[in-house]
Amino acid sequence: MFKKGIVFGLSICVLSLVAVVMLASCSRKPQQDKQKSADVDAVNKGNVGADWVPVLIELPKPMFVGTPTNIKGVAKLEKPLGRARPPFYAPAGVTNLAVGKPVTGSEEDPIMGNLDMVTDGDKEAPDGSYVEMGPFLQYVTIDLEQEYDIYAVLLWHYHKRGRVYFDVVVQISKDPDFIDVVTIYNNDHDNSAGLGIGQDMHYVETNEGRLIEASGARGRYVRMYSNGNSSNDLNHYIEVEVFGK
Ligand SMILES: [Ca+2]
Ligand SMILES: [Ca+2]
Repeated sequence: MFKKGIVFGLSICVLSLVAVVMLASCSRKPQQDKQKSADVDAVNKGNVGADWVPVLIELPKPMFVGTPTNIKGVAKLEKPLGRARPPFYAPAGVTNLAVGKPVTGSEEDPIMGNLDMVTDGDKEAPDGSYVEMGPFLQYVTIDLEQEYDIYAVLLWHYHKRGRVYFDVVVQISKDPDFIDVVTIYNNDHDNSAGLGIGQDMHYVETNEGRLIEASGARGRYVRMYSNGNSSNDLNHYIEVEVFGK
């Protein structure tokens, strides 16, 4: 009887200990995940899932180094980072969905090049690698041909020389008419494009392109607006990549 009592007591102790350890490990996990998210050097720092991996991004050749001096009088201009852009993290299996996908736009017959060049995989800077569209507000739309969870849009307007493009608005939509849209970037600070007042910064184009976080927004169509640049009134697109799965 006495022995039985000891065995029973010990069993309870062991079971309690196991339960405490299990509870502790359960409650600790989310904290570890958050820790990783905060510590990791990423474009989307603070918004990185525990098992996310850096997305493979191939950059075109840089055409200039340092801060261009030809850009004057642009308000709300982002300071250059002064180092290479940190990696972008996304769930495993996220790739560029845009390459080879059909492109339409506000100008079906551009001044130079054609709209297919936006998704032809060529991101290099020279003449002949970019589409040139006329002045005023213009846009290009990529049809991914089915819905995906989109984590980032990577956009190169022009990177032969330093330039800032105006009214850069990037939207994701499930329908081709962009009725129910998610806007992931907007630096139209005076709402001249009529898509709402944007809070995002102007930025200088480089060979790194502009990487815009999309946080898993669901959509099939991705549209990029612009309205001239700091050197002229025209609109240019070299390449757009859409990372999702
Ligand atoms: Ca291209
Ligand atoms: Ca504007």
